[in-house]
Amino acid sequence: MRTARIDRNTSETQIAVAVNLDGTGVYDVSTGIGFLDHMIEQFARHSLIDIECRIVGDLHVDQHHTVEDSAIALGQAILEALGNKAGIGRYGSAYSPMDETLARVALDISGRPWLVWKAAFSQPRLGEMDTELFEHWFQSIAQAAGITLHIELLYGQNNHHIIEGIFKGFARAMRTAVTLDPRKGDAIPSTKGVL
Ligand SMILES: [Mn+2]
Repeated sequence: MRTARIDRNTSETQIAVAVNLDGTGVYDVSTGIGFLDHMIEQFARHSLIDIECRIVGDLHVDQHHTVEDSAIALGQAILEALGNKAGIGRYGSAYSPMDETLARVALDISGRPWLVWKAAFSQPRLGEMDTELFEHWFQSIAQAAGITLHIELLYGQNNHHIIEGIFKGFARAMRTAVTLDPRKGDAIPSTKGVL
């Protein structure tokens, strides 16, 4: 079973995260930030990764620790569930339209964390969530899961569409990258023999 569970308690956040890479996109998300819940739910639904993500964070300080730690824990859980990465697609990409917006996400589960982020928002907040934290969320999950992640907003106006298009594109790219390819069998998808 490609599953993992991360329980992480610090003075800033108490987190319980669980993933099933071979799920159907079922989710149970509660971070205390409604808009972040909405995005993680989109990620689960469109990646088909089952995700449980429960956080009690220090939101009386600000949203930074909660947003960051949700991405770190989710990334750690995905990395652990991937095991030695035998047989995975490894690469994934998606063009992600949402009404007037088009985003592109391309990624490699490479073990070499990197984020290229070319997107910006015209609003400081969506719901109660600070839009500057979205880049940090992707930076944190790329770092924790060892993903080379390129995200670009090609065009778009509506801030909700922009970030939702990006999350859904990330989800579909991850679906391709984590899915087992039966033609690969137990082979590690690298000529180096390790990922
Ligand atoms: Mn929405």
